[in-house]
Amino acid sequence: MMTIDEKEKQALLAASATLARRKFLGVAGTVMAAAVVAPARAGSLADVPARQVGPSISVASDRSKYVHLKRVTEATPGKLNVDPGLAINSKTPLDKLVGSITPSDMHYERSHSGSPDLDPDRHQLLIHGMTRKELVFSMDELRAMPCVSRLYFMECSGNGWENWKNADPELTVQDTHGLVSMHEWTGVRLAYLMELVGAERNSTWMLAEGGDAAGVARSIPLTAEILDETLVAYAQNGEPLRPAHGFPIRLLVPGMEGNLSIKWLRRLKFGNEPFMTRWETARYTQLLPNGKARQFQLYQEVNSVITSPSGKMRIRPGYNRISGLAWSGRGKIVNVEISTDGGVNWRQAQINAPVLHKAQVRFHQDWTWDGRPTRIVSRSTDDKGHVQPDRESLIATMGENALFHYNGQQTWAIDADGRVTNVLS
Ligand SMILES: Nc1nc2c(c(=O)[nH]1)N[C@H]1C(S)=C(S)[C@@H](COP(=O)(O)O)O[C@H]1N2
Ligand SMILES: [Mo]
Repeated sequence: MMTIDEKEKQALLAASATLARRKFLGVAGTVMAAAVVAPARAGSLADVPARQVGPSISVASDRSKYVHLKRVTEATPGKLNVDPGLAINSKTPLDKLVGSITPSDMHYERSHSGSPDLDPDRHQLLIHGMTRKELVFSMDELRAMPCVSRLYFMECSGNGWENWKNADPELTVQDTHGLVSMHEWTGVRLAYLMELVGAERNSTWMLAEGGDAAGVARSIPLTAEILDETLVAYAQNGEPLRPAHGFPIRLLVPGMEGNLSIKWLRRLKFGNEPFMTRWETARYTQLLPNGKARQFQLYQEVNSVITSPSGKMRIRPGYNRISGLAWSGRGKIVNVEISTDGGVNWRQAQINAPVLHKAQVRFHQDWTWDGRPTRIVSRSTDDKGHVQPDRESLIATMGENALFHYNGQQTWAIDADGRVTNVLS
């Protein structure tokens, strides 16, 4: 049997990646690239598995038994893999996912007091306050309204909090960054509902309240951007929302801290000042270096992370493919750069299409590792000109009292054995 050995295969992969990069950069380098391609000896049909009989048609497709995807539970920052009864959230397995859409069952979960069992035939949404009419809508009525579908990322403001003070070398990228996900959301535009009830022009804030035991409720400023983009969503990735994520309806405020996207939505109330719920006074405020707390820090800032290679993985010298995710609550990702020497030199990464407003994007770069210990890091830039800060700059402005909105560049260290670990910078 003729097979190509590991070294030849590596050379082949590296050469094809070079070709792909040239194409991406628009440089005609075919002749040079061809010279790097090692003469490949072909494998044969005997190398691929024989055909086999399998189970018959099913009514739903399960994951392969060879694929293991699960969220990781967390009790407090750094206290991971706890009993689900003690967890405050569970995180998306970013290290095992590809592309940019998160499977619905792997969407991270943050629920303050479990998920209520709401019957869609009985659920109602009340809209009141500074409106001409006070109306209650059933799910059937909401589903009968004009709807839109949009791709948006969603992120908990706690994402990244593991690394505010120190970097635990035992953490994976699921542990450090797993509170972000991306989906296609379908629902009714908030602006449409506001027209229906005749929300008053001088109404500048809206209270959104959930039907869970904790009654999570947030005041949302009615900026032009929020009015334009906010949805009352009933579907995620083509199916009804799952209970953990707000079935039968949730609010979706794109680009803002996940906490605003109230699940199990039961009430929207219009007013002309913030409602000062405990979720925006005692909770979800940001402690600044001077000891004062900042309220309503709503945007999820420009961010990125290398998901492969990442914490606890192991790489071999030679050809490697770096891959990761980038997103910004301010708009669209326009650039991602990767450094493979700890932030000294940077090279532009390839970004997979489509690149959408407030959506996660997948980036890639080929890399030939020389086997010497190094550090890899990514940084992203959005269309408003925001550049993801390095950790030092972030700490210099935010201090170490803070807990939320950590968007510092994530560095992974690689030792001489190819082991990848979480480090501060
Ligand atoms: N009613 C209600 N809405 C809620 C929450 C909650 O606990 N109850 N958690 C919030 C937080 S902190 C986040 S980050 C997102 C998480 O949504 P997900 O669990 O679908 O990922 O929902 C928000 N909406
Ligand atoms: Mo959150």
